[in-house]
Amino acid sequence: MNTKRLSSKMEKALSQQMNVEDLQSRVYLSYGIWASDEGYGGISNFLFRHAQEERNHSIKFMQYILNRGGKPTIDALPNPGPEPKNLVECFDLVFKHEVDNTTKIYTLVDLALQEKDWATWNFLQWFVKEQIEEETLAMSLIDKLKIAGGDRATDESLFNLDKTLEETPDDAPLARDATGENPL
Ligand code: OFO
Repeated sequence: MNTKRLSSKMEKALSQQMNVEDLQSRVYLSYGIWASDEGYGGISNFLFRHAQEERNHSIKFMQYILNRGGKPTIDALPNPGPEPKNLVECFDLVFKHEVDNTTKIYTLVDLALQEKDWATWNFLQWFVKEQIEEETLAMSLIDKLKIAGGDRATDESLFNLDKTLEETPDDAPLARDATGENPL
């Protein structure tokens, strides 16, 4: 008996996204290695933690496909791409990767809607929310670096930024949790 509860098209699309999340993880690992090599221990720690989050996302896709009776495929991953030239470029690239990934998640949501696959649509809403958090987090990196002086930041402000990012929580606060007493 065929127990698969995903269309073949959806199974393939989710499997591709599992690999995309894995690639995201490797991109952040490569940026973390670059940052560590440049002497930014706190920033590399932040990026390594983020790499782990992306790997967790990949596992969520893997497990969902399996739960729905499908079979994910591990693809060969492309090179994570060139390393950043400086911190401004690094944070701009982090933001770009997140926005690109949001577009991919939205494409999957669109497919779930077209297929009336409400279970997958529901599963994907976790990722829609997660991408809001991750884009907010990436924007905050750009803002923090801007306040520190951007590409004219002094060694002292970069030292402080590096320390701050070591302690920055992995999740950004969401507007839906804001109140008058606690505007976040
Ligand atoms: Fe997987 O969330 Fe970022 O990309």
